[in-house]
Amino acid sequence: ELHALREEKPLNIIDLDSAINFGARTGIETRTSWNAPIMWESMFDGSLYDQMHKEANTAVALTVFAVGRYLEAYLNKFLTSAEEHFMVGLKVTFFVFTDSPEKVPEISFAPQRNLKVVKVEKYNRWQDISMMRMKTISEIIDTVLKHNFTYVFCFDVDQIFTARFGSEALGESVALLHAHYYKLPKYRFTYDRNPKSKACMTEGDYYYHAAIFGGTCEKVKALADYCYLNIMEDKMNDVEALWHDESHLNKYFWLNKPTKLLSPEYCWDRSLPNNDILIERLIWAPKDYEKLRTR
Ligand code: 2GW
Ligand code: MN
Repeated sequence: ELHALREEKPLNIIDLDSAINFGARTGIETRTSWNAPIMWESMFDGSLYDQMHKEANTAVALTVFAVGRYLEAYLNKFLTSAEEHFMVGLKVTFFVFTDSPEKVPEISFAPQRNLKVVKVEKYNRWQDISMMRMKTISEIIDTVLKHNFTYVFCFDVDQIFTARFGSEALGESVALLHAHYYKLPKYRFTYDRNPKSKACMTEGDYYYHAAIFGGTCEKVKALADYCYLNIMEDKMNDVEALWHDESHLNKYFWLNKPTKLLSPEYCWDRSLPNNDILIERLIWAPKDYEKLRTR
């Protein structure tokens, strides 16, 4: 029956995740209380994941927004480094959302990898540029991605790939541990605590970073819809969550547990001491707040 087929897991990922060596790392948490793996270097064999995904013909969509000054500031490095390190050897389409399609740099891609540019409007407030990504992500999943891609991964543009960011990161519903919070006690987490906001939460599991999230089209669509609806409801109530879309994302993952977590090795801030970080797979790009955030 067609319905039953659609409900099926895209791959028997479960089999490979069960080969994860949770004891390979000590002194850090390698699985959650609900048994989701937290992916740290040396817990897994990346080439096995690659092999399986190649056999399964896995196709991955990466979404990234480069609106206004962020295009010239970050996009070229983001894309060239992604082509070098993101899911190498797999089918990947980069979806760039921008208000200036003509400024998107020309980049050459390996076979079965390409780039699509989608024009979007530029919201006046930067908070809206960030938050309204959820609406666009939901729409593109429905119109394009769900028909052509097994997985979708959504990225901030202000970051640079520096080492393998491989298919071990793929899963049904994938969240990223925020580099600044993974070592801190829960009371320090910067969840939204304002009861007037839909993002308000009084307890949680982790503090997730909205700079990277992913999963199957179905799960990412559910996340994006949830965040977008709650962002709009907040607007009607004249309130904005503390960290915008990130606050809503944290609420979503509290209510809908991710099936896989990425360690901060997948999104590292070099200004932190890096005791646990065996490999910096992607790093925060240096920010010039003065230049970028003045309106
Ligand atoms: C954002 C803030 C201030 C000024 C400009 C912008 C801006 C963001 C922009 O002018 N153009 C643009 O394309 N963006 C997109 O939104 C871009 O993809 C960028 O990476 C993303 C999020 O903005 P960003 O990276 O400046 O915010 P961060 O690094 O502080 O991000 C965290 O918090 C955000 C909410 O405040 C988001 O949740 C983000 O996902 C988090 O990583
Ligand atoms: Mn960012």
